[in-house]
Amino acid sequence: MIELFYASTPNGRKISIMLEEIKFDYKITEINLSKGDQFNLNFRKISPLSKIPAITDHKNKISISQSGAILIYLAELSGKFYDADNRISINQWLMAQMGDIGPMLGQHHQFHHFNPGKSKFGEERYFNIAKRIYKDLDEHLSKSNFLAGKNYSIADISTFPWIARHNWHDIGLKNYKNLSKWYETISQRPAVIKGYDCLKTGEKIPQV
Ligand SMILES: N[C@@H](CCC(=O)N[C@@H](CS)C(=O)NCC(=O)O)C(=O)O
Repeated sequence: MIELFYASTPNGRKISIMLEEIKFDYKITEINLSKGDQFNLNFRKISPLSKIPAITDHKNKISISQSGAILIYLAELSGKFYDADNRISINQWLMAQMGDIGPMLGQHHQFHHFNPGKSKFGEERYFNIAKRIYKDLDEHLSKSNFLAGKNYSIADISTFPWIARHNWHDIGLKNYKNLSKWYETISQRPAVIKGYDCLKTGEKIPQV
């Protein structure tokens, strides 16, 4: 049994989608970020930077934070979505998500979606960076079906929930043909649909 410490954000959804994809038994412990649950001392023992997602694998008696580390752990445990002969490429795209795509789109959310009008510089900077991410991903996906080649991997699982915020981005996902196709393909996977709404609130994956 895996316990997932979760909130319905792109980082949280990476792990609920992965757990659905690998069909592991899991339970969710919600962390209410606006109420500050992430700063509880017990949670900080699991997640030293006070961030979701985190997991406890009760069978193996191990706790892990940081979505990339969790995805790798679950991929190795299940033997899925982390092909041994393609790990260099999967790692590259997984790290691109962790270090660039997620943090930059996250800043774009802050300036453009949550706090418009507060900083012209911040809004412009992260809008431009977000557009560049769309363009670069679109270009890359013109050459392969998935981020790390022909197979769906943890690199796709980690990136998908960020692109699923495309309505907040105001960039026009439909204008990026290859990225849209990739997004639509992944959004139709039953495990992705289930993992996206793991709290069963009825929230649907935004369409292109
Ligand atoms: N690098 C972390 C980022 C996780 C992250 O930023 N989590 C956010 C929610 S999406 C969070 O817990 N924020 C609460 C806080 O910083 O107080 C990962 O990949 O897991």
